[in-house]
Amino acid sequence: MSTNYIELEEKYGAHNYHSLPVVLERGEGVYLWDIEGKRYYDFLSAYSAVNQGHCHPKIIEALVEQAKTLTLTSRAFYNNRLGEYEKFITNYFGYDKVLPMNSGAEADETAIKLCRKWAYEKKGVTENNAKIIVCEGNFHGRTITIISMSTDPDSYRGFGPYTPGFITVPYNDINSLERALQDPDVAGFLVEPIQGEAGVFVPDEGYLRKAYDLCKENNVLFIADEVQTGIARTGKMLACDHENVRPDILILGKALSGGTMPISAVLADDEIMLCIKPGEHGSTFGGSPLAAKVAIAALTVVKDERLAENADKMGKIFRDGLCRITSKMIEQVRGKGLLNAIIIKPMKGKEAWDVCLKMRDNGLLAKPTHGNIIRFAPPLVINERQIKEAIEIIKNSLAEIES
Ligand code: IF1
Repeated sequence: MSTNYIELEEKYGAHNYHSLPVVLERGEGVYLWDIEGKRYYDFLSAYSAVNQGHCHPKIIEALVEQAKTLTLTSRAFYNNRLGEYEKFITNYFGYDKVLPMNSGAEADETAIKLCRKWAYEKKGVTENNAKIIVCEGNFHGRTITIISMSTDPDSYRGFGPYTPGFITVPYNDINSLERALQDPDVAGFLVEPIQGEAGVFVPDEGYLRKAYDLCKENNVLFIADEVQTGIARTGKMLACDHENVRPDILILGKALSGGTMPISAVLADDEIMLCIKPGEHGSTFGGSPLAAKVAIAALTVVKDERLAENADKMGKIFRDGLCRITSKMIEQVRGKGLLNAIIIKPMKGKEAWDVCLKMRDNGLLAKPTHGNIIRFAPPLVINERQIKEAIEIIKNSLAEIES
């Protein structure tokens, strides 16, 4: 049964993913079901896109209702939903303006364009000389410009030539950042408040705050990629909130739609956002009436159900539970809120991939990254009983592998 679906993808789809062998057909809350009716805890949440849980009834209702009425007009015309959404999301996050896009990568690209434009128009950097500082181990998406900032050969190798204009500094290293900021052509510092793809790398307390202050001292924009960390995932609405940092440019995606469609956004104040003029940027689908309605519903659920608070509480219980597991295969437990990871020490030829297969057999889905890291990021609607059951599954799976 499952093999048929897997073979179909193998035969007709590009081979750009190595998926865990499980074929899913239904989701609800923290659960997923495969085509044989077996139920799993979803500990990936579609890379944090389904923070509100699978098929949240309020988000689906907004989606279906608006889909029956009006889906897309393009931005060539006004529609009766976009303005309402723009007012809602700018109020929600406390910015003057929003620029709506679709994927996270597009929103990152938008932020880069916006930052460069600001550098030429406001900071006085000479045309084509603006530089943006990025971090080693970053992940911001898959476009040519974004992979040009990547330090991961899997991401960039074989896809050159690359976009110039980026300076790389080690993540979580404030002195290197300070040195790089001396260059007067630096326009922005683009950073993930917690590095997701790098393996849930949480920087030292105070790093973001100091980085922000240094940016201010040097008239450089602090740009936060909160595509993965934002929208309650780490126990606050934004991961930057942990250090009371308000980014000059805020990038959101993924959970902005609760996993129903690609919705992303770039937020900034007028001084920055109005540097982009009509005709200079856009997208066919960005800011559609459908996206507007869905994003309002998705963000409303996050507040109404106090998901940031729940992520904080459940995250603590979860990490505590993981730390109590006495497996020799667990080298480290790290994370914040419900964005967590364990580092696996391979044993008897068994690695993180084998642990994930075993957890799948036992009813929990997670995916390894960089060979030896397993990310654990369930939907934020998870409750204590479910967290404890998940810890049991992880514990038993490790024990079965070790024995
Ligand atoms: C894949 C990880 C998660 C992101 C940040 C922008 C984007 C992403 C901070 C681009 C996307 C994804 C894409 C996914 C794997 C993935 C990921 F493993 F790389 F780290 F989430 F855990 N900024 N992250 O994390 O957003 O264009 O995809 O909408 O398969 O490439 P996108």
